Parts: sequence; C-alpha cells; structure tokens
Amino acid sequence: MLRLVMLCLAHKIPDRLVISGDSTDHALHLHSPSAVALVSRVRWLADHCPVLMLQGTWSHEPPGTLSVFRELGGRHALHVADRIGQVGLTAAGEWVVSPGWSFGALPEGPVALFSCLPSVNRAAIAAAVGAADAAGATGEHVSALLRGLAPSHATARQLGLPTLLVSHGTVFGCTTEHGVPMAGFDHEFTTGSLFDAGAQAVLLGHIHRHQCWERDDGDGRRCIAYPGSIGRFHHGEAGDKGFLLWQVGSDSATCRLEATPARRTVDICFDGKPDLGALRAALVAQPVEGAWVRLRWSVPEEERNGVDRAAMRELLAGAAGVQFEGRILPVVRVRSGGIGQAGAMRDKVAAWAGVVGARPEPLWSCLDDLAACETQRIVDDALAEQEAATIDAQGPDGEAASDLKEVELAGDCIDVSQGAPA
Ligand SMILES: [Mn+2]
Repeated sequence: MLRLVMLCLAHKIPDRLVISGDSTDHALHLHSPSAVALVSRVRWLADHCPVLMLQGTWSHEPPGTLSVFRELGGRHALHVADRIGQVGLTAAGEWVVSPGWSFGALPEGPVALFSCLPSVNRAAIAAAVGAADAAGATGEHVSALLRGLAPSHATARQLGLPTLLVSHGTVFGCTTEHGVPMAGFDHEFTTGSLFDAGAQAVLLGHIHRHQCWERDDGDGRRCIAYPGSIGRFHHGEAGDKGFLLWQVGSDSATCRLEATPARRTVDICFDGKPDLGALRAALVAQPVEGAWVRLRWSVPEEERNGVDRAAMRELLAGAAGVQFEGRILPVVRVRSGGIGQAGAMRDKVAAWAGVVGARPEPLWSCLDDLAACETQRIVDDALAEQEAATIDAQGPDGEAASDLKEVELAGDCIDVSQGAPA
C-alpha cells in the first residue's frame, strides 16, 4: 500500500480510488503497526480523492473491519461498501448511497454510478439454503442480482454517466498467480454473468494475478479486470504486480496495469543432490542479492544426509530470504510373499526370484560355491572373471555377467532375516 501511495504521488492523482477488497489478509489488532499504517495510508488517499472501499473475503477482513474507515474524515469522502448497494458520486465528491440493493430512480446530479457487491459470505448462504446447496446457489443468486442491476446501468449510460461494478470473488476460468485455472462449480462469477450486469467497467478483487476480459457488443468497449495483488507473497508467482489505472466513460472502459516494486523471487532447482560448484556458477550468472530464493532438490533416501545446507546458506548469504525444499525419494522395498516359510536358502532364493521375475540359477550356483569352496577362492575367481569381462566386453561371458548384475541389483530386496541358510 505504501508503494501504491508513492506511485500515486509520482503519477497524476486519480479522480477517485477504488479498493476492491482484502486490504488486510487476516484480523489485525488495533495496536499493531500494520493496522496503524493501513489506516494512515487510506486516510492519505482520502485526502487526495474520493475513495470507495469494498469488503473483501470475510476471513481476511472479519466483519466490522472496515467500519473504522468510515470515521477517518479525510478532505474527500470515503464510502465503505460492506453491503450490496449502489452509490452515485456527485460533482462535489460526495457519495450518495442507495437505500436498498439498488437505486429505484437515479439520484440527482451524479457524475458516476458505482454498483457494489461485497464478497459473498458463504456462511450466510449456507445458513439460508443449506450447506449442500450453498455452492451452486451462490453463482445463481449473484447472477440474478447482476442482471437486476442492468436497467439502472442502462439508464445511467443514457445520461452519459460512467458505470462501474465493484466486486470481490472468483471468475470461472480465471487463473491464479501460480497459473492454475479456477474451474470449480462454486465460483461467484462467470464473465457472462458479469457482462450481463451491463456496467462499462467491472473492478474485481480477490485473485492475485492481473487479468482482464473485454467485450464490445454495441454498447462500446466493456472491461472486467483484476489488478492482482500489490505484493508478491509466494514463490512461483508470475507477472508484474501493481494497480490498475482505469479510464471509464459512458461507452468505453480501458485499464492499464501500473507495475509497483515487488519482492523478487528466484528458483534454483537441482535434479539430484545440490552441487555447490553449479550453485556458485548459477549465482554468478544470476546474482540473488536482495531476492527471495527457493532452492529445490530431490535425492534418494540414502543421500539425504549428504546435502550441505550450511554451505548453501553461506553461498546465498546476500539473499533477503532462503527457503530450502529438499525432496527425499523413498527406497521402495517389496516383500516376497512366502519367503519366510521356505526352509532352505535355495528355496528362499527361488521364492524371491519368482516374485521379482529373475532367474534363480546364477544365485544357486553362487550358493553352491559358498558351501563348497574357500572364501578366498571365490574372491579370486570373481576378480578373474571381472578382469576377463573388462578385456573382452563383447565376449561369451557377457550374458552371464549381465545376469549376475541383475540379480545383484534386485538382491537388495531379499529378506534373509528369517531362517538360517541350509
Ligand atoms: Mn479475497
């Protein structure tokens, strides 16, 4: 918010300012520095132009949060929209509020008409129609309400007034800041239901990624847009952060994202164990001073203790924040059914070979060697065999050697803890 204020200063101050919900993302104590900062900055805005502040998600702005802003008393009027209704802005900068959900007849002398639909309180919907029907009912009721606003928007447009719908929620098919499309059945809006309201501009809050939809169906260009969040709060958020500068007439609407400085995030990923040399090189190619770094890796379970977090932290000392996300790939062990009941080691090997689909014969011959030969001879033979295989990799020993290798690899899974060898 501070940066928004600074940028407003750098730009021309807008004629009016709309905050489309979620000024806070959780309940704030009145004595917290962030509450004081928010109040003073909104007051600063109200000293420069009329302000409309809409109720956002109820868990972010618990009921009553916005009431304090009604008492701010800036040079310009501030309207808190925490119920469904319309407001006309007069040439003198006063907000004229509809007694009910809409004006029956437009008031005298407004220069713009705003229709306000605060965030839908899902708990209230569930209490009214039952929890099972709440998801579908939300969209239906919102859609009916938006259609109901259309006649007043048409009248206002005929009078040459800009018409603006301000709301907070999810548009079916929009994408989140992480690129995830929102395609559930419990979203408040569709682009169709929003355009049906007949307002020239639809100013939305809630989704953190800036996006807009435009339509021109004979009543001039109309536009629905999310500004997205001002801050970058999570790793992986794509796109610029900022606020929207709108130009709205009675038959036109355009918006432009004004980017604001936001937290820089950097992702560094390793396929296996993080390589400190590669990390050093990556940091030379892309310095991370002041950035928020997320370092990800995935290692097999047996290498998990080989990751040197302290050394990586040292290399990333200049970053504003470091987040390690190590993924451990678990070793999957398969039990060989019936192996515990087999008496002789020969039978255990056969049972295991049956489960993993291997040939038991090479291992049987190894067992025979163990029973019949001196240990040193077995070692000498194995070394001589390996030497021969190295000399002639394509030789007649090739097949046997590859069989042995298969058995050795899979042999990791054999359970020899029950019963002694025969
Ligand atoms: Mn929200």
